[in-house]
Amino acid sequence: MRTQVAIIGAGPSGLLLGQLLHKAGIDAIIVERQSGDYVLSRIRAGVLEQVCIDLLDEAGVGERMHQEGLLHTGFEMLYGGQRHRIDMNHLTGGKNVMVYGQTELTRDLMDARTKAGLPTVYEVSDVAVHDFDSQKPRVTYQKDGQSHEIECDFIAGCDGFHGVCRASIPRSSITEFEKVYPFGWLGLLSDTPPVHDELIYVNSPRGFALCSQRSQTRSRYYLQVPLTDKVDEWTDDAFWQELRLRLDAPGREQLVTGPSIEKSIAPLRSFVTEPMRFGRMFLAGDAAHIVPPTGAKGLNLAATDVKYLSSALIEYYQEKSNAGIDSYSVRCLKRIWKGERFSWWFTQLMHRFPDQGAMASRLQEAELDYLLNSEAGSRTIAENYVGLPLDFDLS
Ligand code: RFL
Ligand code: PHB
Repeated sequence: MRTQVAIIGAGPSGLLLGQLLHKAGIDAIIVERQSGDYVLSRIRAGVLEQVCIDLLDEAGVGERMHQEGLLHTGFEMLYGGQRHRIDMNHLTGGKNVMVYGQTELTRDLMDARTKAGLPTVYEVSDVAVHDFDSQKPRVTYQKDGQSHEIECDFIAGCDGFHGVCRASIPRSSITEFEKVYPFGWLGLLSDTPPVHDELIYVNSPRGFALCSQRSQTRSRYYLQVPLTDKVDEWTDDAFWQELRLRLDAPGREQLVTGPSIEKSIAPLRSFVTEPMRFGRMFLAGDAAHIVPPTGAKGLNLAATDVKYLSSALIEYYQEKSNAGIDSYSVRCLKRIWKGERFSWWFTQLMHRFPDQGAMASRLQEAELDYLLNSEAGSRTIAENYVGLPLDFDLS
């Protein structure tokens, strides 16, 4: 088989890249380790920045998101028993975010791909990337007991944190930066109306909690838990009980509980790979970087990598220019480090660390008091949460 761009991974990064390339008349094949249903069953992100919304529109897959997504102009922060609203719209001169589940966005991209008759090979094994330091890269894999090979011009490594692309790069050519946090997030999805019409980020003496949502009838909640906790040890009742203890009185009153549809624990990590281009192979999304989910940045950073990568490849094919390809890594990393900084900082601000101590607790209290009572402080949260503009570093 031959294609122009071989994409490894059919998560949001790989699917969005495939769609943007297709719009520009560039061929791509996607190979994915899991089944399509499995990819759709992973409950992850829920908040899209304006830049991400614009990209989905550009890819021609924004219709259902605009119909069913919930536009949020603000969110609440609950701390010291008091709620503070971050009025994102007012503080950023009119910017908002869209609450639309990653599963829905993935489904829209998959449907568009099927409708256009574009090739995605699911349930492959032994994926390997070859010769990406030459002019003729190749991808090999197994499917139904048979070996296959794709010859291509470029490889896009959109295969997430545990993928094969980053792992295939010689250690001497790559630098990795990592911070692992001493807690995880226990997430619960339920068909119950959300406790509030906006998200609530909670810093309570019992730890962080987040009240999020997928629609007016589906809620997503998270609790900070020790890394040693196992999801099977958390009954639904225990989850709701703990959430109540972290909420304020109105939250406790308005909370509607019900059986979970999904429950899982995710570790929290900050991680960056430098660079993100290795000859004719590019890394994009979680394959290159991970943020703790507190700032809701992971999927949004993945989408902007894909924006830069698709523009670079389109420039290469349409204008025979290497300029975009050559600047891909530097451009992405400038934005990624700002997303990493915000996610790390917001995580530090909102969680209780096991070894926090009295001094760190008082400093955290003082910082929250300052930020939430100062317009400049609240604006810095809002400006980062809605997402920095794509040309932020150029201005
Ligand atoms: P994905 O989604 O991990 O997809 C990678 C795909 O590659 C496949 N794969 C392979 N395929 C072929 N061969 C191999 N050897 C392969 N190895 C792996 C995998 O099966 C998979 O299908 O990465 P991608 O596309 O870069 O997308 C990244 C996002 O999924 C991720 O950043 C977000 O979900 C992060 N995130 C959030 N991001 C936001 O922007 N806003 C949020 O509100 C938000 N909330 C979250 C989150 C992530 C969470 N978890 C569970 C980590 C909340 C949580 C709890
Ligand atoms: C979610 O709805 O899954 C979600 C929302 C906001 C976050 C993280 C996760 O910061």
